[in-house]
Amino acid sequence: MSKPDILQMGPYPDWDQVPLEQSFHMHRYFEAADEAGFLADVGPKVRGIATRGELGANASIIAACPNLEVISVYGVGFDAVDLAACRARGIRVTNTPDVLTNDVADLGVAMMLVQSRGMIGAETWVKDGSWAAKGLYPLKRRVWGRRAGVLGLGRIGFEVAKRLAGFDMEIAYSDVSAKDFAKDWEFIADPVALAQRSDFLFVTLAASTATRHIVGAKVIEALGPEGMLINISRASNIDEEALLEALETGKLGSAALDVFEGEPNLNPRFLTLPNVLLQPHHASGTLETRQAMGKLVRDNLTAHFAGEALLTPVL
Ligand code: 8YV
Repeated sequence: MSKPDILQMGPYPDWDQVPLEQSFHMHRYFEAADEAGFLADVGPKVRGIATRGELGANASIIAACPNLEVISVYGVGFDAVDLAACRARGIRVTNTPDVLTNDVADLGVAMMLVQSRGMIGAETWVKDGSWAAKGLYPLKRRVWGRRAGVLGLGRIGFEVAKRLAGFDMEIAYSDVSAKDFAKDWEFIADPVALAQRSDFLFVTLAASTATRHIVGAKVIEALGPEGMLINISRASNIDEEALLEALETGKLGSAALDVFEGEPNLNPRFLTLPNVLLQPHHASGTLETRQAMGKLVRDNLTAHFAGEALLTPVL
């Protein structure tokens, strides 16, 4: 039997690419010099799309593949896949939940610690001789015992909150409703009110059109000049213009960000700010997790073409 044709939206490490090529006929869209010509050529034979969380598959890609049956996302977020187009054509969609939850939570908490304790500047202080020349490093802010807000208590938000509890922080969260499993933590439905009582605000919401810019000027200003915003979800959850303005004027104390509009080409205004920690969208970026994500991408595709139940279906 011939291998199913798969449109590949972005690169994978060799340990994923090699087994993918063994089972499927992979068409590397991201390497095409002429994307439109490439799609016109391979689109009609494509039965599956293998993509990444931040790349997804938009309506025109989906439309260019009239025989598309399944989209397998290497990531938990599927906001970049046009789900309406998939629904309309009965196209199945899968993602890679659970396997990345702990690493994403770890990075979020690490970002809070690094930024609050000024560890990047502290290392520079050692390396550039400031320690010997100027003496003690300027004092930074404590983390333990302070107030943390978690916006979105899904799988990742829950793991963040669990870790924060280990720092004896006062934890509150926002979600569509209070969660039975979060009895020790305060439920505050309104994100502005959550930000108002928080020193650190973690954004851990699954992004959708409904959550676009949920963190806007009001939430940011409620967090305030002493507050820190930590985003390990998607850039679209935050009004980036309002965030930049607040960081530049001191209306917001600081931010620790793993995701950006237009990434990897982020707004250059971020690069000169002294009060941000910038990370290259790598919250799930450990060897162990990426291997598990790659396996799930393949296992979902394999299950689909074998006529078996999908492991982690979105649609
Ligand atoms: C990316 C992510 O998919 O899980 C998600 O939603 O955004 C990430 O894990 C990862 O960077 C691989 O592209």
